[in-house]
Amino acid sequence: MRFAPRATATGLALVAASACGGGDVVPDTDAAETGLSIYQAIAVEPVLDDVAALYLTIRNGGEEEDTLVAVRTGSAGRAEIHDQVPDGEMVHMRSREYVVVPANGAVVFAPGGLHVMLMELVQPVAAGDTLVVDFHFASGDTITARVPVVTYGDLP
Ligand SMILES: [Cu+2]
Repeated sequence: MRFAPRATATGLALVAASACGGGDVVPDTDAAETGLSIYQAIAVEPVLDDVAALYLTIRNGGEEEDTLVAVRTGSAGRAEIHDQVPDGEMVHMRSREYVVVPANGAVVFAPGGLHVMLMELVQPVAAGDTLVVDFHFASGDTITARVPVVTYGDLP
């Protein structure tokens, strides 16, 4: 069973939903159940460095897996997918080329694990800001999310 036309329709629906959704921490969209959706996207105000971490949940309600292959935003020169792996007593960050989102499944980006690292910030990012971030998938889908910025202490 295939859901070929889902890509474009879902992307448009999400853009529309996020445009009027404000900067809430709650779901950015009530995504189509058969498509990709992004929930609880949130970015953390940088404390020291010129980088900001971004967390989110990607859901895939489709019958086929999809793969997050790139993240882009006008707010940062680069956006990398990072993972955290134990390295002795330290935790080591390593970049990932892609993240597979399983069919009828979800991938959670959360503190201590997967995250998106916004680097080379174009301008200072502070709590209360909203970033507009594009998530590109191997299927050709692009989801645009409005991502509220919070302080580290305000992380859920
Ligand atoms: Cu990182």
